[in-house]
Amino acid sequence: MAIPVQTALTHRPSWQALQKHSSVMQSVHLRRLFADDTTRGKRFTLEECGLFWDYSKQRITDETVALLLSLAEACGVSAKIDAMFRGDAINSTEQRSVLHVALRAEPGESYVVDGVNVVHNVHAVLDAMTVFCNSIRDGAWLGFTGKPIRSVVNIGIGGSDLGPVMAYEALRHYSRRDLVFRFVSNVDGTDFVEATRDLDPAETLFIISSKTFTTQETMTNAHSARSWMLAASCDEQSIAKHFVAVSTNASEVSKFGIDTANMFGFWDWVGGRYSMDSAIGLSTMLAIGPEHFREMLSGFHAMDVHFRSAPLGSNIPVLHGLLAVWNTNFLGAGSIAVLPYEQYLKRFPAYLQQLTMESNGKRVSLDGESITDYETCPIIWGEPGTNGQHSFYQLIHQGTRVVPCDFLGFFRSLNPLSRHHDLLLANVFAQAEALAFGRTGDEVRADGAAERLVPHRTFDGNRPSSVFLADCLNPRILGSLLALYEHSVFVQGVLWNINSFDQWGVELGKLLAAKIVPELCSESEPSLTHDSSTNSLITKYRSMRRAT
Ligand code: G6Q
Repeated sequence: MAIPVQTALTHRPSWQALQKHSSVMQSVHLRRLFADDTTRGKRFTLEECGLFWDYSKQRITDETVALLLSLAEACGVSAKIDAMFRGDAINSTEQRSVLHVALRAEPGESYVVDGVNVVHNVHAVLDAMTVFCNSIRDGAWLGFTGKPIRSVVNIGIGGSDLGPVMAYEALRHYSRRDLVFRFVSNVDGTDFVEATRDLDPAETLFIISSKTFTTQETMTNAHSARSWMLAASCDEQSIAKHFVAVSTNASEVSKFGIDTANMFGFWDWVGGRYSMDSAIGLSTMLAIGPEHFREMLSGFHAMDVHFRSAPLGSNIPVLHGLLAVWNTNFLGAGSIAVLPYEQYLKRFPAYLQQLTMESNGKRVSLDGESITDYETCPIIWGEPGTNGQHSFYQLIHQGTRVVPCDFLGFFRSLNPLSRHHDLLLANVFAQAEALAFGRTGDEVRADGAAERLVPHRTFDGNRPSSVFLADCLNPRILGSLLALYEHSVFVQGVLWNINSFDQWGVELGKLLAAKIVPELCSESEPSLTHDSSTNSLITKYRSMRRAT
């Protein structure tokens, strides 16, 4: 079916106006934009929910922002935001509401799914998590030998791992240091073995985190955990004391042998990658305690309120999403680097990779049409500063590709140590400055460089970046930051006219792996019907397997 011209993204007048405008902007340097407007560094900033955002070093003018906002209006961003908060089934391929915002709603609020105000259920689960976490943290919950729990192992993958591990690392400063936390996700047995090798089963709690409770990797690790526990306790009754589940699937949980009284539920209107503030965050709550967990939720909630109510032109997630579209579709950026200058955020880029790329890595529109005339999701990557400066920043400064950067920094260190923090922040500001303004050949010559080295030592600059700053990394700020990115991803998906909430692209590999498993393990070595490459890889593995 042909896409009606008046609704296709690239046929929209505002898209075409942006295209024209971008051809002018290609030759406009940030040096000139800053020279022409001395207030630019103050004007292109916003502050909300404790986050200060400087986007003045993006390659934009007032006209760019106005055109992006008119594109957002033409694409119905405001209406789509309303639809999400109203609980419409905007995850159209799975016919589901998308209501992670209800996970951080205050008790008096109402989000309705199938006629039920789900906020009551959200708070009932939060209360149950609180009671459970307190009993572990107080030492009241005892293992099979009567000892309290000292180690917690979260077993999950994808959305049931990346959010919890990122949040645990991010909020480690607030965590109970006498409890050990480990995260097992990979089906590679090494992950489980290394995570548990120094743990005492009698003091270990496993949280099996799986929305479906059928995920191959998680269930394989969960069964290994079960065997590991039984090898030590020799008692089936120990499972109830050492295993809890976070899931939407009570029947699979009880088939596994976990008492559903020790199951913390969530709902199909919570996508995996949007679930770290649901019961999937049980490990986070155990680590930082219920009060800090609720502070994190209040940070999410504050950003939700801002996103829902602020005009598009002063709405941080909206503008952040629009800039991603500008950089991707009009300035040709294929990737975006996220660079936290905060060691505790070391897993933040990995978390954002899933949030962004599993949401918007799509090539089919909401109407099922192939998207052929514009790019969708850029590749997200990054490392905490300043390590990247001594590795891949070379490409960001002098490579042939444009890599827009999001720098994240904090005014206060949680671990003040002599001059460390001043040095860290000096690097954030220096990197953003260097990317924007570069260093001209004349400046290099003026420094006395040999003429043959001038081209090598010249920095073109004009490389876009934004800087986020906040007081210090605390649960509330983390919540606001995460909600900002969640909503930015949503806005990008709205513009690209894709469903940001399904993930069919992960299915084919799973299906093929399920077919290949018996081909590898079965004694009868069934005949192979794959392509010649896959057949010979399997054959090679079989012969190695036989030999060992
Ligand atoms: C996230 C995805 C995916 C999911 C994992 C784990 O949005 O749906 O990453 O979280 O596949 O699924 P389970 O929680 O069902 O084990």
